[in-house]
Amino acid sequence: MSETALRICPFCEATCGLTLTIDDGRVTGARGDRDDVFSAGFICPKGASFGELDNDPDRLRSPLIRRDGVLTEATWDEAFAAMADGLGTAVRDHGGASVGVYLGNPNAHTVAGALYPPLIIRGLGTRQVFSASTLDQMPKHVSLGLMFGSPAAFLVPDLDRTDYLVIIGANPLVSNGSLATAADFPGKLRRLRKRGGRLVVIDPARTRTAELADRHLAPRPGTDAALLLAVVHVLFAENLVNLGSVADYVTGVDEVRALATDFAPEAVAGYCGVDADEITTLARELAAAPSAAVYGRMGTCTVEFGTLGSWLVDVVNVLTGNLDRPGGAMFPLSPVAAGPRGHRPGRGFRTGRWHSRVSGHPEVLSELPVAALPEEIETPGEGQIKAMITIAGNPVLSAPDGDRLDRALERVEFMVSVDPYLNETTRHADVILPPPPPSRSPHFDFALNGLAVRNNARYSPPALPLDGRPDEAEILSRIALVLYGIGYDADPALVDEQVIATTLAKETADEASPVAGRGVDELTAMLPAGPGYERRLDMMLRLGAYGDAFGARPDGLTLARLKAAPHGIDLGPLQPRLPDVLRTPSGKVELAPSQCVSDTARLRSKLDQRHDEYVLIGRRHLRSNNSWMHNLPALAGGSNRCTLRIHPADAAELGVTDTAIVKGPGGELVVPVELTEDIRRGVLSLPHGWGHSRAGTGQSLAASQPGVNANQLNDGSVLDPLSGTAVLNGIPVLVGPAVGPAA
Ligand SMILES: Nc1nc2c(c(=O)[nH]1)N[C@H]1C(S)=C(S)[C@@H](COP(=O)(O)OP(=O)(O)OC[C@H]3O[C@@H](n4cnc5c(=O)[nH]c(N)nc54)[C@H](O)[C@@H]3O)O[C@H]1N2
Ligand SMILES: Nc1nc2c(c(=O)[nH]1)N[C@H]1C(S)=C(S)[C@@H](COP(=O)(O)OP(=O)(O)OC[C@H]3O[C@@H](n4cnc5c(=O)[nH]c(N)nc54)[C@H](O)[C@@H]3O)O[C@H]1N2
Ligand code: SF4
Ligand SMILES: [Mo]
Repeated sequence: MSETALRICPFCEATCGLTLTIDDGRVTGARGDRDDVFSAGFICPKGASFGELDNDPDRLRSPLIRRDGVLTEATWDEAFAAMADGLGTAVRDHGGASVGVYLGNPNAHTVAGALYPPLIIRGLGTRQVFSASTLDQMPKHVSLGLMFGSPAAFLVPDLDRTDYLVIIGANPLVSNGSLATAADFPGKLRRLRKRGGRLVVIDPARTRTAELADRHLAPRPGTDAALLLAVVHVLFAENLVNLGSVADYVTGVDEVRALATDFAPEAVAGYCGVDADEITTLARELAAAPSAAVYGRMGTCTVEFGTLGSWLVDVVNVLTGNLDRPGGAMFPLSPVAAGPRGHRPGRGFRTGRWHSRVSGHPEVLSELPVAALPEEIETPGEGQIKAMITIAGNPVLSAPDGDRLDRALERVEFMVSVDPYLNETTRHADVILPPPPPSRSPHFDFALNGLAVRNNARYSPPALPLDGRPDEAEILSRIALVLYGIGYDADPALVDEQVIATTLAKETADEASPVAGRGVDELTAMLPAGPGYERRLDMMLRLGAYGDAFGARPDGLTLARLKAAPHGIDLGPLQPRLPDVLRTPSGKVELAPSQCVSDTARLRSKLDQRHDEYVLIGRRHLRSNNSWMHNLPALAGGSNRCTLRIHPADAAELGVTDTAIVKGPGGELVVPVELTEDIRRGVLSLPHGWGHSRAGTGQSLAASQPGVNANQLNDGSVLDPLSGTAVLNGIPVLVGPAVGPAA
């Protein structure tokens, strides 16, 4: 008997609503849910492969424990006991501060990943915290923090209403969008053009997104910050600056004007590899458009000037009057974010409250750069990492110089990984605790709702029962229980109840809260019976911007209301949110933060240097996701291949035909070549997440078509200094013909 169940897709940031087909307790199909209020039926090949991903025979079904050096299947009780023993010993012998934590990307796509890792980190009291953010969006957090006072005050392009969209270093036709949650991003771009809007794409590669554009600028990798400063230069030089309705809330305009003086289009053209005229035209069109939005992603973040580029994206949005207005760059309002509580200055955003032990990297958002993880494990001394917890991450492939991290992880005394796969990273674990597949997990987008291009709330309870295994919330709660000294076998609900008690105590004591002055017990009693994560979600929804404030706003949102609307609740188009959103010390948008101003000098010094080396950039494939989707027949093969893309003229000049050897600061690779005119000359591209050739992993199809690890070319020594983010795009490399067959 076939049944169906609704489930938000957790495989990328688009958060599409899916209708799963279920036969005999297994997912056998997935299609787009046409009634979903946010995605209206959109689906991509990954979502369509939900069943295959869910049923992958290589997914771990029971935990693994290392016995006599070999990872072997164990019962859950044995595995939790081994986790408690290993972590307990590490904390006793070296202190919680010696335990490193790595959080990977899927934590942004699971309920458990949103709710429990902070408690684990607090339980350890460790500063050895690393995540995929310093391989990704950390520069944006920093620029938002400095400009608006909150590192989570994300601005997204108002895709449904804008007249002019500039996409820099993003390829949403393939990635389906990032830091701008928009189901059917491709359709939204097509509709933009249909309604007479214009699309400009800035990318060294002629991507599928660039193919859709009215104009494509192909700069040299790493130079967007200079290009954007030249746009700023033109805006001032031609008197095109107009802050519009936010003028009263902006400081630092004159400093930005002064900074841009040296960055005339003619001054940056050589460095950027873009004609000065093209930059001038871009600035004029941005200023003239009825509404416009500049949107930057991976290509603006994971580069030498990642924070500067991320900052300048929004500087241009401000100077052209497009901040916080319909059709411009707007702040989403998530159903779990607080509603307006009055415009009050904040403490601002600081980094560098502590520094990494070995290289002295500043802390950013209480994290250290993942590029520094190996040295923190290798280097003896106070605070050396002796044990590791990894949750939903595969840094051996996703971070620079995986070989070094691989060797380092071999040395930790104890490692526990929460991950469904035995892969390049988790093979080092002493205990692997696999969460159930997505069909058996709940879904709510705690993080991504704050990035949605249209406000909405949707919840999927687990589509299938757990069948006796713990869910990921329970797994992570039991780790937390150990670290709080309570013991792994205590009731995991204790963890959630503690959070509820603390949160409600704080809220009821806060005069600006909608529940100010009420009783914690009264509010706690109003939460529904059920799993702890649902109680917490209900609490967050009720305290949130659209919430019922525990009865004070009777029409407001509760989890019960959300459950009664299985296709979701549309919360309308984005609304202006200034000045409430601002948490800077000045209470204004700080357009010229001192950190950004200082780093501009470093950028200026680059303008006159020679730049004639070959550089490597990355790319993504539609039927893939970072390192963990190479194991599914439906997604393997076709265009999803680990090849080195190179311009035919460059290949001819280098004598490269079918196989190349590429050497970078971190190592060398032999890789099959794909000739294409869709890439700028002097630039090569390799996808990341490949290199499944290590022994002792458990993804059989991936291992049969391993590809090479692009990050092995990178030694991780070059970081964006303001955010600690590894430079992953624009790595200098040497290329030549390979002798012998490709690996
Ligand atoms: N050269 C280069 N390197 C890059 C990038 C690049 O563009 N170029 N991109 C970077 C970016 S943007 C990112 S986000 C990082 C990603 O870096 P990571 O997050 O370290 O790597 P992923 O490959 O996403 O690994 C995700 C892991 O989560 C596991 N997983 C999947 N679902 C679940 C779940 O429900 N629960 C748990 N607990 N685990 C789960 C998978 O099995 C896998 O082991 O890679 C970065 N690395
Ligand atoms: N199908 C698929 N979807 C995914 C993922 C996946 O692996 N596969 N990964 C998910 C994750 S974790 C993330 S973070 C997002 C990323 O989402 P996007 O940022 O949209 O995806 P990328 O393909 O990394 O796009 C980066 C673009 O920047 C360009 N680029 C490189 N260097 C520069 C530069 O210096 N300047 C400019 N202007 N451009 C540059 C590259 O050519 C590339 O086209 O995608 C998510 N969605
Ligand atoms: S676009 Fe993303 S969220 Fe939508 S179906 Fe594909 S993988 Fe899932
Ligand atoms: Mo990412």
